[in-house]
Amino acid sequence: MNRTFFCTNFTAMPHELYMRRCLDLARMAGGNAAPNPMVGAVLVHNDRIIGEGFHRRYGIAHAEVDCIDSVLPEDRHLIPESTLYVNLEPCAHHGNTPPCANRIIKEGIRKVVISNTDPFEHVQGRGIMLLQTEGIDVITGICETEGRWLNRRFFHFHEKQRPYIILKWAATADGYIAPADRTRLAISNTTSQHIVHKWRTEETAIMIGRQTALSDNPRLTARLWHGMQPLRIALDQQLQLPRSLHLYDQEAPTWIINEKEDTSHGSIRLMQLPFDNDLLPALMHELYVHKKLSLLVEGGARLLQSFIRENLWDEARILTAGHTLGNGIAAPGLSNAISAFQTTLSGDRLEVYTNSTTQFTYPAGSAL
Ligand code: AOF
Ligand code: ZN
Repeated sequence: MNRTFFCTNFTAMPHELYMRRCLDLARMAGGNAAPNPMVGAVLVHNDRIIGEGFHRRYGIAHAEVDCIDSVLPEDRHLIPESTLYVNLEPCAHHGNTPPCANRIIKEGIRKVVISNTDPFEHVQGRGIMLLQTEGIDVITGICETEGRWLNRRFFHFHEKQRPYIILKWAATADGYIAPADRTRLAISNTTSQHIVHKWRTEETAIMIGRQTALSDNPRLTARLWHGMQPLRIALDQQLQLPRSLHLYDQEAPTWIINEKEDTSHGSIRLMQLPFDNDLLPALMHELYVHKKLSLLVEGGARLLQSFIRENLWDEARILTAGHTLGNGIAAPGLSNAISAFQTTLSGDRLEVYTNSTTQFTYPAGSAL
């Protein structure tokens, strides 16, 4: 049976309530699950949660196994009479771990409630079929929109065969992202800077253009937040950026996209690609091949505008400070943008947009 509910409040149906808990658990993995999805699971017996778990990190136990293993010895006999909630279809393949569907069957669980089906080519409905073949009651589509939003990077990657692209910039109140002479200037406040570092830990790659690398000399590391360090990517057509820049400091895996050389030095990869009209799609393909689920584009204005011109973006996060500059480098202009969410961060305004031509709807009240 396929039913769709919308998760709007906490007085909702129990299915929605427990699925919301799965989504909250799943989110705790942050960027650690990639390239896997964020998945949480809850085992419920007579309206009492007897087990909870999530896919904590790529390569280790999936959510269902983490959840079942958390059940206390005195509750283990209740497992077959319990309902398993999980926000992604249980897997049916042997990957880093054995299939979760087999474990569910072995435990004698009779009812499984799912949010989203798994688009990964080795699963794609096989997990659900396996469970149903064993006579297990499977309900899908609970909190479907919320589940797709949480795992938008994963779904996008498998459905569109390219990373989920997030554009980010910080502008002054009068719309400038840098002074005219391009000198480095912190536009957003320290709260925003912490949030930006948190965002870095949540994406698998982060990118800047040549001019930004040169004038800002950014580290592009996640120093102000605990978590994963994304791959750093910079464009440098003629490979002329000075090797003294932080980008070359070997502190994080780094790709320098250029036309001259294809070599590796420690964690630095000089990647040769033709600098023609297909440069960005070609780079997106490389990211897909290297299983990079998502890309955060941090500037500058020209690079951001190129992504916008090619409609190669899925989400935009714009920070606007209270102060003005009078003149400078103008902030990019978005097209196809739908306003999703806005808030303030100690005085800076954060606006989040989604792309009207992509399939990811921001469910009101959801976290980013
Ligand atoms: C689940 N529960 O918690 C997750 C699932 O490389 P592996 O073996 O970890 O498998 C990764 C694939 O398994 C991933 O692409 C996705 O299809 C599924 N993830 N499945 O049943 C989980 N994280
Ligand atoms: Zn699994």
